[in-house]
Amino acid sequence: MSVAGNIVILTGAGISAESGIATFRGPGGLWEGHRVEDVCTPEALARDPALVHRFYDLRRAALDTVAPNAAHDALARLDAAWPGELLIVTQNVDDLHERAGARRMLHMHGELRSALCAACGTRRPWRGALPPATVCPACDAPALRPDIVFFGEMPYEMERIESALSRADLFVSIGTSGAVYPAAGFVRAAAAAGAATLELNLERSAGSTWSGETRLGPAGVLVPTWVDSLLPE
Ligand code: BJW
Repeated sequence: MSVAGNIVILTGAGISAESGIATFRGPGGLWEGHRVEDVCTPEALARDPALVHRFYDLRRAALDTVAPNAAHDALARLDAAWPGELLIVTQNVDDLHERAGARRMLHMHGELRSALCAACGTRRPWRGALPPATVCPACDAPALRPDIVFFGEMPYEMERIESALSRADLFVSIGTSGAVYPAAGFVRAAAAAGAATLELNLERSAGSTWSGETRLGPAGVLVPTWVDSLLPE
């Protein structure tokens, strides 16, 4: 793009893979150790809260051992410099975009370093373990849970995302398989609104057929190259 336009960027687990965080559906993916239906549904949380809390405690603790990679750094650079509208919508629950310095971003599937009160709906920053039945400081109910959007639950900030998609000139998806909705439908929504669409991924995803252009390779290489092409020296 030669003039500043509105950019929406959707990121998935692939952007954090080179930081050492396993993807969900690839070889060695998280779900190989834990069946998704065992850990990522409201029913599983009700049936076995200890298992679900322990799963997310381990992943929260693992954040201390990882760091943003060149792809996160490049998006933060773009966020700081891009004069048009820009929104990074991440499906990831890690905090690597913000640790790289991104500001115009949101977590549509929740955050590991946040706790949600199932009783009053309050969200609060959370570090360390979160045992089941932890008391909510806002309402005193023993109802704090991981602030994670489980299957069947509504992702966060859908109105803001849909609004940004409707104004987008360019939609870019990075490192996502296109297996989970509503995120998997964003490329079609953006294209229907007139945006150019670009996919950056290690391999073709379920969304490739809807993308105007697909570039294959590791995010740590493709994303800095793409950002360099948008920003002047
Ligand atoms: C690299 C790379 C490298 C690797 N460089 N690339 C039937 C049809 C349609 C929909 C449904 C249906 N039945 C049920 C639904 C809805 C359901 C759904 O989509 N289910 C599917 C399984 C079909 N969705 C929901 O329930 C959602 N809520 C909802 O729909 O509410 C109702 C609603 C109505 C109307 C409007 C809006 C909403 C909630 C979904 C919640 C998802 N939660 C999870 C867990 C989060 C917490 C956690 O981390 O534990 O989110 S599931 C998991 O999948 C996680 C991810 O964010 C999400 C997407 O995964 P992602 O990021 O794409 O990762 P992978 O592993 O799949 O792919 C990695 C990619 O990276 C691959 O492509 C690699 O090639 C690539 N890669 N290394 C670049 N180095």
